[in-house]
Amino acid sequence: MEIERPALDARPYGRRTFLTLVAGGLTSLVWGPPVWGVARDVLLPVAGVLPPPLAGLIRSGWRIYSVTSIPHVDRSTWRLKIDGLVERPVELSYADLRAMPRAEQVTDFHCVTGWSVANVRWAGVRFRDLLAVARPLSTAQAVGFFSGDGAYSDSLTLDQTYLGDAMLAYEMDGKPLTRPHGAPARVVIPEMYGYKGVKWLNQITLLDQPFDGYWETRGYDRNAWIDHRA
Ligand SMILES: Nc1nc2c(c(=O)[nH]1)N[C@H]1C(S)=C(S)[C@@H](COP(=O)(O)O)O[C@H]1N2
Ligand SMILES: [Mo]
Repeated sequence: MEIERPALDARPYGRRTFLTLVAGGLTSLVWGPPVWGVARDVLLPVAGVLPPPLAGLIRSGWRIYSVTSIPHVDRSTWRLKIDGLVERPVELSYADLRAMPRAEQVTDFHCVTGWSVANVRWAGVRFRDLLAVARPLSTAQAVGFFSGDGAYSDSLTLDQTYLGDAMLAYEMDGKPLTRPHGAPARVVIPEMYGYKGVKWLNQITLLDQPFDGYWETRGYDRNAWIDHRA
């Protein structure tokens, strides 16, 4: 794992603490029984030995989840590919993304393993604006999201993607997305559980139907509605 680049991603806690945090999360995922809720609260026992800033972070609700080591993505070389069933496949830079119409919202975040964070302030781009750049074909009915971590992916129907409060987020709580939370950009869809929110996104592929993502091939529902919508 590389050391943080403070200019892009200042974190109030050290690398060693962070490694402990990540190792704890990974261990639970690798060694846990096939009841995937096992990751719940795995970080809490660590809280007592953490320096105060990180302990505060945990109490605030966020857990950092990653099925891989936390990738380091350089904003200046990052590209977001949009391809598949589109008229015009594109590759967007971070500057391209920031130049698109900006959307903001305050929404709650829920992980299916039982933790939530209320009133998260997100900023980013609505998928309708984002995907329009590539001109989806009429045969496109779904969207695949792929992480630069090389392991994680998930999908939504196009209708779900176009929900009014779904977005590709590049800011959280007024600051550029931090590396643990998926910098430079992550999927946010508040009406569904957090596992739909692919972090370190680097590819969006328009498809004729959705597919099972990382956790869905391991037992989670493809439709991750929090309020049991159809
Ligand atoms: N690339 C990637 N994205 C991911 C995950 C992951 O392991 N890898 N975990 C998902 C799950 S299960 C949740 S609850 C949220 C957690 O977001 P956070 O780590 O910012 O708290 O990220 C989601 N996106
Ligand atoms: Mo989750």
